[in-house]
Amino acid sequence: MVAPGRALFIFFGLQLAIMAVLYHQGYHHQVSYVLKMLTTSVLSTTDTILTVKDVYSGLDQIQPLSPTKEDLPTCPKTSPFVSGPLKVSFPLDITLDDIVQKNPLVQLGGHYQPPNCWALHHTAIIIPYRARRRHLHQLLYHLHPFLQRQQIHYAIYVVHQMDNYTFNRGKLLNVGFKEAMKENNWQCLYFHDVDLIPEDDRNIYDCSAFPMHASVAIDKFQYELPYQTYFGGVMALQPIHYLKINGFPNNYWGWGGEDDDIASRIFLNKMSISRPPAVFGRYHMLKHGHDRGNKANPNRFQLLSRTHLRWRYNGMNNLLYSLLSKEQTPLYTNLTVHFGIDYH
Ligand code: UD2
Ligand code: MN
Repeated sequence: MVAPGRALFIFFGLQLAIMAVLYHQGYHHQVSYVLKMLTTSVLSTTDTILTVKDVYSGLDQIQPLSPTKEDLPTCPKTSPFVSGPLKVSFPLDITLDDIVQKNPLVQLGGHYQPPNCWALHHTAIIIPYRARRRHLHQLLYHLHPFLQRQQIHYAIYVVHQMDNYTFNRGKLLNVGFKEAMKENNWQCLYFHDVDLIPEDDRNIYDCSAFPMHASVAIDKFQYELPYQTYFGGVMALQPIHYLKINGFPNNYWGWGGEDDDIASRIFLNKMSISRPPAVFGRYHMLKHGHDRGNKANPNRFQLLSRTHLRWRYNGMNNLLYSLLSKEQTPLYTNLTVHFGIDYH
């Protein structure tokens, strides 16, 4: 009996010998084809065993290079800090001060530019928010270094609905779009639930030619898309596309429907949805129950049946709100809004 390890060794040795003979006899193409197959399968195996990194690992290497901004090179197409899967874990009781300490290059209002190259991507992150403090802290702890790994120029806007009315995610995101665009000519807007933590830094936060649905594989849904036209969680649009579809509807009060409505708007405007590969678009959803003031909206199906008739008149072009304050905090720009009445 030959030991299994030894048998395998003899087997591969024989294969190599056969290939060498074939190569010698002029079967160059066939031999290189087999070798190519072998190397790609080895590479894809190493891909699946990429080490899971801490989201802050290696970031201390980002240091300002040159005193004059004009001399900076353009950032490379692929950032050297992007590595693959990331650990999702948080220190107990994170405070905003801890996050500030860990992100010394983030500027007031949650703005960031890579200090040593000109960014290729300019992205605003818009977060609809009310009474999810712990989630917000955890997202900020993770998202700042996640975006710095990608060498993106970005800013984070939290749109806080401060009234006792029913929550309105779509309208908050419209406000975020409007206020962010007043501040900068962003090329790309990410609409980001506060409770979704990206698990892989190859999920680059830039925009593509068509609207992008980024959260394609969420642990809550066993890392699978719940249905084909699903557009909830984290998605991105270029400003021109957001305005073309007239943004989100303003009249979905409470949980549900507004994500399907915006997906319909995209299809009605003859665009399709692009998605990152499922291994990149992985997210962990932080645990939560049902929030007060965000009950499932019983009218959502009726509203959805009329999207094709209403989208032109309901969205960015009839948006009304009062901005109570705009505050530049060290890690994000806080937009506090009041919607007043529930029907609009
Ligand atoms: C799903 C979608 C979400 C949205 C929602 C229906 C996914 C992963 N997400 O989320 O994009 O379409 O259904 O409206 O499928 N929020 C607050 N405070 C509140 C209530 C909500 O901050 O009191 C914000 C927060 O950013 C939260 C988001 O709204 O992540 C969505 O609400 P959710 O997390 O309660 O709903 P969920 O997980 O079913
Ligand atoms: Mn959620």
